[in-house]
Amino acid sequence: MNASQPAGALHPANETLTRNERIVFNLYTISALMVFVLMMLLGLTMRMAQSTWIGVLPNVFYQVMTAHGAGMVGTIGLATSAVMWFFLRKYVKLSLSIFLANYVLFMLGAVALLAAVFIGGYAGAWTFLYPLPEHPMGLWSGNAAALFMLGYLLIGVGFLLFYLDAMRAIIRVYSNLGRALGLQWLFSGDIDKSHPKTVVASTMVAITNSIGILAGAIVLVMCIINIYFPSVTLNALLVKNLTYLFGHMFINASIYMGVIAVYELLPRYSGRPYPISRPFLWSWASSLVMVLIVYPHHLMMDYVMPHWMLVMGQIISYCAGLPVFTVTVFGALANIYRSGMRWNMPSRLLVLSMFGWAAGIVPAIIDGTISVNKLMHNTQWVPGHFHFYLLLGVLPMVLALMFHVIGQNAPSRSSDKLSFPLYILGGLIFVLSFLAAGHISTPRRFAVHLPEWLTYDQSGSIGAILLIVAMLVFTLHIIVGLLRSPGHGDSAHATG
Ligand code: HEM
Ligand SMILES: [Cu+2]
Repeated sequence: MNASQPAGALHPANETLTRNERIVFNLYTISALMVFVLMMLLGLTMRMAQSTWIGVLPNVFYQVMTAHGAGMVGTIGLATSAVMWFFLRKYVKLSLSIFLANYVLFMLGAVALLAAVFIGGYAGAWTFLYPLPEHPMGLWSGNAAALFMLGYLLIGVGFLLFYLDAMRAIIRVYSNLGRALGLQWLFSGDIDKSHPKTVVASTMVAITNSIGILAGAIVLVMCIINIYFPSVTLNALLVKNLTYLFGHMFINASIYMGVIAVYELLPRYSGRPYPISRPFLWSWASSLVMVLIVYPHHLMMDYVMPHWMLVMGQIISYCAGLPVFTVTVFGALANIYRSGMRWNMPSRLLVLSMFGWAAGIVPAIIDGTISVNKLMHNTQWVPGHFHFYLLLGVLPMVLALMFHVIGQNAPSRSSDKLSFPLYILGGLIFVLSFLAAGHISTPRRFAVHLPEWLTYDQSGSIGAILLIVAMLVFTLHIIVGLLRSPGHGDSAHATG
């Protein structure tokens, strides 16, 4: 970094965690890893139940499905917010108390969700789509549904605090959010090459995910009111629109926060600069708008939707992810090409994440086409695509940061040489089984499967077992490494 850094920016090359920062970072990391493993075991339970290898009562299957969906989506959000925090704090002054408050609210929310599901019997899926949670035909109580929604509200408040703090801190250094996004350089002018990509990405996420979470909070409050005052009826279509604006936004925000690890770490392992450019700024600015208006691709079978919104959903689906994705993957490949890359766990995971994101997007775009969606809607094609980019794209970004932070303190480098390919192999078998099952029209969210579908269920279970073994090894190494670690990460090759 050089003198053109804006006044007030903090020690950009220095990633040392203070004692308190390290405690909070470890809380995030270790909790996230443990929840991931636990939720993966719940996922395996579902897949093995579909395989008829274990017996799970259907009502329990839907409880497990609800806990797995909500738990995974929340935890990937929590883990990627730690990625954003870790790097953004180098450029702007974030409040550690607020970062901690986000963690505490998340944990309180998680307890509420788990109690609602496993004590209250709530099984209306993480998408809490009206009117199922409110009218469960006696399977669970209104209180259980309300407790689940309260859990979401707690988690949402935590994230909102984190993003508001990030925006406050960004504005203090860059004077406004537009300048932080680099909008002043969209059409002309010399781009300040030292402007951090992390600041651009964080600003985009803070704006868009705050809007998404507000939409979620509004719809959750509407639903809670409806539970206790059923005479206040809701417009189901409006509720679905708000719900998917929130759901689509929240899960996409995890990619946009996770990718910061690629921008920050890749150049250090390749030893090459990874400079900011006009296409980069354009793609983040345009994705800021598109990610918010693309959600109607979840409502293509809702024929009462205004036709133009569905057409928009299809067209924007082709465009929304593409700019950020293209500049990132192209930039990453150009960065790696003939660079004499230092191959270790963080750099391997970063390259894997580029592959997983790229390959996971393809089935999503296919399904974002109205004529295809008529066939593939609510088949296992859908969990096929999102497990692809989450397991092989976003989770590796998170793991890359964790391995980077433990640096030389990793307990055993040789066993990771085995666990890394095992993770990829298991992951591919697992996600391709979903996609293949979707291809023959296996419905998603079915507790009980027809005999024709069992082969896919069983190969999926085997893939999941391999992946979970690898994940257990990663988890153990990272936790041991974190507890040994001085906390400033592997600073060798740091090019700022
Ligand atoms: C070993 C790893 C995993 C296994 C075995 C697994 C398994 C499953 C299964 C069997 C389903 C239900 C599929 C169906 O509809 O028939 C499911 C749904 C889901 N999974 Fe996973 N999963 C894993 C990892 C993840 C991860 C890492 C995430 C996110 C970060 C995730 C998020 C979800 C979501 C959001 C759903 C949708 C739930 C719903 O339909 O309401 N999963 N998973
Ligand atoms: Cu979406």
